[in-house]
Amino acid sequence: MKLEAVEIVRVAMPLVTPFRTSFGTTTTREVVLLRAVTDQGEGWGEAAVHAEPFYNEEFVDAALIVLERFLVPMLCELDHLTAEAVRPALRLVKGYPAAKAGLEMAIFDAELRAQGISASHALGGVRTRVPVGVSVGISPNLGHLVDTVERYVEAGYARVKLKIEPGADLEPVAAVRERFSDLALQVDANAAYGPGDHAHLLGLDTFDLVMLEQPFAREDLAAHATLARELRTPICLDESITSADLAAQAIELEACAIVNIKVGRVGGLLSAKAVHDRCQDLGVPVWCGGMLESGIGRAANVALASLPGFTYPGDLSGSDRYFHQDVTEPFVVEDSHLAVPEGPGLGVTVRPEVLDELGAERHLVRPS
Ligand code: OSB
Ligand code: MG
Repeated sequence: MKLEAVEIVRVAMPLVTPFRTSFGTTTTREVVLLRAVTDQGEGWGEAAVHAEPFYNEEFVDAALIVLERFLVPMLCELDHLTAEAVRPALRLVKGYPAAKAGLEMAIFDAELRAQGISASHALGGVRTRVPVGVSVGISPNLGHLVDTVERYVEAGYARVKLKIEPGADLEPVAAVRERFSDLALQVDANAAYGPGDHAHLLGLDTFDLVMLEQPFAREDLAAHATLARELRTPICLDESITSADLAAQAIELEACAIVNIKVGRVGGLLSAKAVHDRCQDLGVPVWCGGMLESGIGRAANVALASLPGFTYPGDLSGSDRYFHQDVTEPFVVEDSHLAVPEGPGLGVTVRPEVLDELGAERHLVRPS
């Protein structure tokens, strides 16, 4: 396959409700989509990157520059482009895992469409539907939080993740646990705590949580391992896990018992599969994280979550939990699950009229 051009699409998608984490509030998702134009047809990918460099160092403006100046030209030079060839071809560029993941996804989509194979099938998926989960942002007050969770439970979400931070942790978790005694409940700190919060975090053990996600800085595997020795609640790592090797190291150090896999954080669907495979070898369960993706990134996440090692429900919700209008056909929750797309490639189609309505900026990059 030969890459002829890549169209970079930037589209501001207003969220149905603002999403607050320990590192800020998102009201509009700045979505980056990539359309790969090849001699075998087209494919779409999503670079799951945020407007600010608060989750990791990558952010939209920087990702757009690195795509246009470095990543797309490097791929356009290849005579035999495949999804497998993307990562090695881009290895000179350090970082920018979500930009690389978006490109790989677009090439993978084009390649699989040409072959008539679904992404789930190509990755080794074993499920035709995946259980939904929802990530609930930090709420202005306890009443608002409990009402929000209640709406999700009524909509079929049997697993709920609460965002926490110092000053908004034990109380909100207690309020939700008191109201929903059977709910599969977990919390995510996005690295908001320090080793000095160790004793305070042990207080989470009273709420029968499925896991505590990323309490400490991503570099600090030792702090996670120290907490894991005393906390009964299993620790899951998100930000810390950027490759299969780092996953193996974290597991070896007993810094985590569960791994969150995000396509954009680990540099692509194929790397995500590699993290999954390594964790499976080591007997560690994984689940699919989310970055408030549009339908393109969501299709990739759902395909990934159809792999056998994804034994916990992911942060995979219906499109209507995020957006009034998605850029593809919406993902709809049915019986607490999302269907894994069966069509070739990602199995979803971008609706150009929605891009137009949302005022998307589109820019074609071709080799000079
Ligand atoms: O830490 O999992 C996270 C969203 C943006 C950045 C980081 C995270 C999240 C979520 C959202 O929790 C999950 C979703 O896409 O629904
Ligand atoms: Mg997280």
